[in-house]
Amino acid sequence: MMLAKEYKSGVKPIWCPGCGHFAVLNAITKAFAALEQAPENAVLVSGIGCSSRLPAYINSYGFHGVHGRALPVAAGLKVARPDLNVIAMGGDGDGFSIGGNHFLHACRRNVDIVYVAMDNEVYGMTKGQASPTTPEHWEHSKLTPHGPEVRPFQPCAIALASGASFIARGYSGDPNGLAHMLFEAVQHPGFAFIQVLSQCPTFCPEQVQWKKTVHLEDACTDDPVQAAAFLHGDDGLAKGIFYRKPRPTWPVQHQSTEPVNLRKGFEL
Ligand SMILES: Cc1ncc(C[n+]2csc(CCOP(=O)(O)OP(=O)(O)O)c2C)c(N)n1
Ligand code: SF4
Repeated sequence: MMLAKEYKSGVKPIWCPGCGHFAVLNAITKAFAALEQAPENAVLVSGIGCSSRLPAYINSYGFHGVHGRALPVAAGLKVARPDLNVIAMGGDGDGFSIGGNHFLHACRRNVDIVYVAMDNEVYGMTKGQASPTTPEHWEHSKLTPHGPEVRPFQPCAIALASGASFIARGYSGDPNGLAHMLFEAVQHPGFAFIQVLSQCPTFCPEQVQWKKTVHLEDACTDDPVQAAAFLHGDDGLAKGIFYRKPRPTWPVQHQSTEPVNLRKGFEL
């Protein structure tokens, strides 16, 4: 059995003081301790962004890859090595903009992985441009002086519509609650999505006020209609597990596609 702090790699994070991603790192180490996770059996897969640096800070295998491509890499790894605990992660820019299409299809495919999207509603690493989740009238970027003026992407509602079988929202101001969600998500058989409200005090100092507005909702259901009604009325600041309903994971096992049977089909 390992202590949470023993899951830290010893590499010092280079995030800004007060960055929410520190809390996500701590939540993952706590969840791993509770799960008694063997470091050699866990793989964290990320894209590019401040948030995507996280795998380097954990004592496990990691893949810090290409912007927006964490999900296909993680899904491929899980299909090839179903014995591993595979956790994909990254930011809202990484996952919902350049990686948005992969997000939809990962939800639909339901490969048994966890996906943690650290959502600070901005592209932190490239200096604060608007992302898909930036509020419509957020006026703090010179590139969008009137705000992006488009409706923000709704990650949890879109995950539900696309077929994710576990949907939750955590908050960097509540690392213990987030650790609990991760504990549940890892044990969920299928694609488990956690949107984490993870503050970027450098480019969005107003997010420090999330501590006054984020609220816990006990809304968990296995009814997609009920979950959709909740998520469409949601103010984006509710935290909790909103939906979980196991369904068959991909790839489906067929006798005819087992390698030994495929080989038989080519025998002369
Ligand atoms: C293909 C490609 N396009 C653009 C970039 C530039 N880029 C690096 S990180 C990033 C966005 C990071 O924002 P996010 O994923 O939200 O993570 P955060 O830094 O906010 O944690 C972008 C656009 C890149 N590295 N590769
Ligand atoms: S720029 Fe924002 S997201 Fe990046 S490390 Fe700093 S606070 Fe965190």
